[in-house]
Amino acid sequence: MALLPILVAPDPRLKLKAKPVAAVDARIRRLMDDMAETMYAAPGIGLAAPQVGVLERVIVVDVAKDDEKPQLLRMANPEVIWRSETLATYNEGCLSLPEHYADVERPAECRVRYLDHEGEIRELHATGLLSTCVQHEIDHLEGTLFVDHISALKRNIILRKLQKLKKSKELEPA
Ligand code: GNR
Ligand code: NI
Repeated sequence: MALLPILVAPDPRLKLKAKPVAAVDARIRRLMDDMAETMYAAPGIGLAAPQVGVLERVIVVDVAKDDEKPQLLRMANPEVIWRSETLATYNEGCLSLPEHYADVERPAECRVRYLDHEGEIRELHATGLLSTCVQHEIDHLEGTLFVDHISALKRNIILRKLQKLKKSKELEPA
């Protein structure tokens, strides 16, 4: 197991479309496990492979609360096959947009088809925070961040702040 460095926006790699996984083999299982370890350490409730610089369609999600037993989902090639007409708003965060939050409206429920960590085809009916999180992660596979769902004004404020923070860190002595 290994902790992977998480890319912070603005980064061109976070804007690219990830490629489908051909098969859930030992390499993909290791990626899933390293991503899970990285997500728990962050801590976060989800992580998509592009956030760790891997442009493949792999996500991990665990929305269980700290006092509940872990409910890790490892997904390859996840696809939303149904979305509810009813929408829900969550104040979203993202490990690639650290310390910034914004209300994002998405379908309240969705159904997702994916390959699990053993390569089995599965479907998940997601509601509540799980639905929001899975949609947020699948967005990452398309190069979409939560700031792409809010006004250009709010998006640019967040991205400029993060850019400025990066520049100031580049100037820090090693
Ligand atoms: O840890 C995370 N919290 C979160 C909160 C509300 C909506 C989505 C998320 S996902 C985020 C981790 C992350 O950046 N995943 O890509
Ligand atoms: Ni994110």
